[in-house]
Amino acid sequence: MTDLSAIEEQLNRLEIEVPSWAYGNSGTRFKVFATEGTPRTVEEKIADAAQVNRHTGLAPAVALHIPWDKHDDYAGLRQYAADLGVQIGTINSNTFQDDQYKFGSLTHHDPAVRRAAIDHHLECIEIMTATGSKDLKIWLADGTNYPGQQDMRQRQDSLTESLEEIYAALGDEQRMVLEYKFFEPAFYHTDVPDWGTSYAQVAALGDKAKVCLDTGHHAPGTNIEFIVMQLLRLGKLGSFDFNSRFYADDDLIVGAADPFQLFRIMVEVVRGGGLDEGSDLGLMLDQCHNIEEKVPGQIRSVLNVQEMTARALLLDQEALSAARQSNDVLAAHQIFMDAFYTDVRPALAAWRESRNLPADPMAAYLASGYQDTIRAERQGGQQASWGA
Ligand code: LRH
Ligand code: MN
Ligand code: MN
Repeated sequence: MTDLSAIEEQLNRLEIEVPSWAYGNSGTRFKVFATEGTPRTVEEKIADAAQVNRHTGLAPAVALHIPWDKHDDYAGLRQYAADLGVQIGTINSNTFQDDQYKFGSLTHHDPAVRRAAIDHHLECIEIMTATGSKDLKIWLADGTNYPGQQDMRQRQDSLTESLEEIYAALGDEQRMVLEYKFFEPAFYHTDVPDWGTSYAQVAALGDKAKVCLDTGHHAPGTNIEFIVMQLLRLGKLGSFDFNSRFYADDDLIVGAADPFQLFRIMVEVVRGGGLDEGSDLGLMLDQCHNIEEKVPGQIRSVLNVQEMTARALLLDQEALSAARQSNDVLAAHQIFMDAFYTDVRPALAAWRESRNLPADPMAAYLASGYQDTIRAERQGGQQASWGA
């Protein structure tokens, strides 16, 4: 069995935030399938998220999405979560489902539309204060479909102004992360399409503004670990939205489509100090489970991240450094691949047992009866809120 003692400190620090929307019904523009046992309230989403943490010890925070998770008592929600052993994580804003934002939100040429979008973000910051959440995540659907449709330069300038106002409202312990996506729903141009644009915008704001990297938001073939390296090097990687993709923004289980890519990303996270003590790098899932059971889907996901993190931490840095110094290309590559191919699953099962967690979280969850209970108790669960 692989010896994890040398990497235990960092491994113990690993925390993966889960999204509330992973527990709701979701789908594609073709069909949203209803899954039995789907949460009907924010509380039930948090309760499901708490199950992931209970069986894995890896997921102590759950991200909310406003307005999908709007509530009339956020302090009460915070307490409700705490009683289940989790906390409220990132607050995700949403300016992509209202008619008023059809042509843009924070970038819109009309100051009245921008005002509404800014106010929505100020409300999100108030929710953060009430829930104890640290991060505001902004992903914008803003963009255009046709060349000439709008003034891209104006929109970039308006975005800067809008973000400045939102940034000014952040408390000392609060941060903003700006997520980029190369296309969709806009197909010609997107206002925050890439890490460079996100970086330029957040760099102008200050230390509390950083980039959010969603692994599904890149063109095929993009070297995502290079971006991870660069943003960590610049002190500007705020958080990840982890998921897997084959074609576009598929939001599939992280590490399912390309575990090697996840490994390569985690190698750069480790290299950049992302798992060091005091690091504020957020590791979050941004996934939907359209056809599979949701809680087990989330359990599988956090375990995938843990497995690839352990492999990345096991990389023999000393041997790798020596191989690199002597330009021994094949030796360096082999050392890298040796870490990737290390089966850490038995050692992680033992790690879990040593922490009073089930050796096999998936089996333990299925045996717990929770899935049967929610299936019987919950009728008419909520849609995660996009898709159909
Ligand atoms: C849209 C998106 C984005 C956000 C999430 C809430 O692409 O998937 O990644 O983080 O919706
Ligand atoms: Mn995302
Ligand atoms: Mn996405």
